[in-house]
Amino acid sequence: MSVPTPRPASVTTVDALVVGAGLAGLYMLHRLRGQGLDTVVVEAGDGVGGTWYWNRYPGARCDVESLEYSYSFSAELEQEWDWTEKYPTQPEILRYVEHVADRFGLRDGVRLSTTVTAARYDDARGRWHVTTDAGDAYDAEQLIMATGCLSVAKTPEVPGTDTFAGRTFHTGHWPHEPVDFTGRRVAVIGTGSSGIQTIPLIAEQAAELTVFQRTPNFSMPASNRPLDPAEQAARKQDYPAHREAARTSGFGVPVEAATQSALEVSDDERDARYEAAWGVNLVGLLSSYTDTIVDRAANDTAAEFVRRKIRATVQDPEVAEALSPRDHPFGTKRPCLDTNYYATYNRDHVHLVDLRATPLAEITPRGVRTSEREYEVDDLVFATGFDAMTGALLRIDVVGRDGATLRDRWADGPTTNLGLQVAGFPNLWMITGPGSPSVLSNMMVSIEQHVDFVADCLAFAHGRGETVVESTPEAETEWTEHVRVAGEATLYPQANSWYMGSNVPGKPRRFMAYIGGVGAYRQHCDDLAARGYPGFVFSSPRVPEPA
Ligand code: N01
Repeated sequence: MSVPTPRPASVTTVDALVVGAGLAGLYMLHRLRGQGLDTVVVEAGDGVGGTWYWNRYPGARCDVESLEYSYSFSAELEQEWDWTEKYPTQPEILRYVEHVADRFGLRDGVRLSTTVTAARYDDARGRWHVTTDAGDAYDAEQLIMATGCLSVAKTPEVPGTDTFAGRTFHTGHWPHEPVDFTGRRVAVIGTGSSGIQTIPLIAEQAAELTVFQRTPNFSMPASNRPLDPAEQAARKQDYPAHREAARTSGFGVPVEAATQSALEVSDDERDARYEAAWGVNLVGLLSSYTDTIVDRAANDTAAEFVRRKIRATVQDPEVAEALSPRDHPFGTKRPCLDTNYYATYNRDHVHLVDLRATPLAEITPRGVRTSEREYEVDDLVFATGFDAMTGALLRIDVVGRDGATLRDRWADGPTTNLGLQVAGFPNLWMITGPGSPSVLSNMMVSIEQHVDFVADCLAFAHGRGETVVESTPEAETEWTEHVRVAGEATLYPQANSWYMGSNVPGKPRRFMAYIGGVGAYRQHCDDLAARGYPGFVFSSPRVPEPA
């Protein structure tokens, strides 16, 4: 007996469907509406904000400065919004996103609590048929994935993760109500940016905190502080020039360009320079010398500088050594900014378990078992990261022309044209997709650039009376090769990082971001636009829509 295919309750016809109501999706909605396109955003959460909606763990804060990590598309918005701290907390950023949604009248374009499950391209009509878990469907000319680079949370691949009898949390899916750890025995698994931010705060409350670390990370002091009103006013006056400097920079944050190799200066001079960069921002230490990210010996000088700082802070030499990264070059896993992270290990009730020495074996009903022993805890916090960059895209069953699936196309790793499109998937766009500078940059700078590129490209197509935009296979191959060569010229591939897909068993190991810098990337995109978008083909559907 055949089972009838469920019919969607309703099909909504739109010009553009955007998936995700984070910073990228909301700006995309604003831009496309501005071009007169009927646009809807579908969002899995029950509120807007994306990353800043989900990651509510104690200590969650952006490690790009608030005056940098904000939209630049509206001078009025820039002037009217006041930030309170150098590095904004998650609640403050969420308030900002909500303000933007209200300020630009975006909320009525967002369908909340709706997860896209599948998208199938209809070649004859040049449109996407998109289905959701809410049982409804969309018929969209353009499908824009603003699904985020770090939005699919992952838990450790050990037995028993669902057997724990106490409370379980994941930093990437934190409850909306405050969680009280007072008097409790807490385990945190994972010491990436999320773990490093949350561990000091959980330690403030917990009776016992045990941190399970597989790989130590390089972390630098955030030196967070309230924002001085005069400093904020000065930046607001200088915003146009400052934003321009960010757009043409490497990481999307203006820093003085390095001119020397780390190996051509004396130890004292180098240390003085590192000391001056210490605690200033995320990218200063990495950008101090021209060769930090391409030459292992140069990189070792920065890595050893950080390790010295760890030894100077952590009183127990064995703990200090366990916290000192030696398996990967500095910066090749995303460096972290922290507040009191290393000093937290000087507290008597905070314990570090080195999973390299005693690997994680299983989660039990009572706690965490390593190869050595069981640790009984009341609460278990997974700070174990995400299926990054491709996870959210491949969760959706995306079927392009001739029945080709994105999952098959990317079986050996993602290939894209500019991180924006994949050949054979016309009218499908990614914001900060694999192959774009995305996670190697201030995301706000990359998001705005991508959204503007897509919106401008669609305006160009529509201006010619065409509705189908597709990358050529040649452009995709050429760009993917360029991304590979750029990555392999650096030390990044030496780390087992989520940049490389190494944190997800079975995921192809490939450096997924573009290291050429946001400035160079933008210039390239602008050149393409000025030349009529070579590498993209514009056409009309074979079967035009009835008038
Ligand atoms: O995740 P991560 P995150 N057994 O993947 C460990 C952004 N972010 O959520 O390194 C034991 O970095 C894993 O160990 P290892 C930022 O871009 C930004 O912390 O794989 N351990 C690692 O220690 C960041 O890079 C901010 O050996 C396991 C940790 O879990 C990205 O999000 C704040 C394990 C995961 O670290 C992700 O950060 C927070 C296992 N089976 C995050 N599996 C800002 O401030 C994983 N681990 C802007």
